[in-house]
Amino acid sequence: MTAMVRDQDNRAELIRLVADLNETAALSLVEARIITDEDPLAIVEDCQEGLRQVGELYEKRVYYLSGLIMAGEIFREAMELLHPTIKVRLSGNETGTILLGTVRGDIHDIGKNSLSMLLTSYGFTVHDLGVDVAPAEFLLEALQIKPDIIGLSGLLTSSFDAMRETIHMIKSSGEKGISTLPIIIGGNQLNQQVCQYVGADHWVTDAMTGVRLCQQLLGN
Ligand code: B12
Repeated sequence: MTAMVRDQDNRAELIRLVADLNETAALSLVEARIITDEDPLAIVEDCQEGLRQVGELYEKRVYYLSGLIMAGEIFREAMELLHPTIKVRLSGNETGTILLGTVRGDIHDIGKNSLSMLLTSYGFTVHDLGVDVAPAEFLLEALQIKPDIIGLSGLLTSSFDAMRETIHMIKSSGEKGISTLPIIIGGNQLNQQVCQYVGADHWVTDAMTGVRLCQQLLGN
């Protein structure tokens, strides 16, 4: 079997194991792929695709809330295994501060934490406000730490209004150096239409594009 066919098989297999919520086998395969020196971002992508499929199965009522919880746990553990490799393989000397948080009403933080890990590996300073962050808290923290970029995460359709409110509060604050800060929204349900609705400057659906965007915005 050629290495390419084996890699393709491993990719499809990991997606299936995550979608099946087979924690032990999924994590063993992640470990095996790390040992063969595979690109860690490809492994993250496969886990993310597995999680997307879990989301679909939840919508079809094949899985219940416990399925979502289990999937989140598998992803978190996979990221823990991948963290040291990502740190070594994807290091950089970027400068700049990013204020990050999941918006009000939303407690999804796996994607936000992955982004934070990547940004930190590349050298950025990240101030992570956590989940369910109120619009006023984003503004107050921005005033205090004076970031270069603000990143809002949200995975629920209902998060769009919280993003809109947060962005409106920041942009209409009239605070010098704050109201003009670039605001990026991230989450896999986003598109150009949502970006326009909430008034963000940029939108992304994956963390690596987010890192590249921060590099561009800061002229690094
Ligand atoms: C795991 C999960 C959960 C876990 C979350 C655990 C945790 N600590 O985060 C738990 C069980 C808590 C959960 C709860 C709920 N969930 Co949920 N969940 C998921 C699931 C399966 C995976 C999400 C995930 O982590 N993906 C993997 C990460 C890596 O991807 P990501 O978040 O998109 O992040 C990437 C990018 O988007 C980007 N990114 C993310 N944020 C940012 C920010 C910036 C600035 C940038 C640059 C980039 C960036 O970088 C990341 C890496 O590439 C999704 C399904 C799906 N398709 O996403 C449903 C999903 C998001 N959940 C859903 C629902 C309905 C719920 C609940 C309402 C269920 C309920 N009945 O209670 C609750 C809501 C709780 C709340 N108030 O927030 C729906 C949302 C539907 C909708 N249209 O609103 C989804 C889509 C499932 C579905 N298909 O129905 N959930």
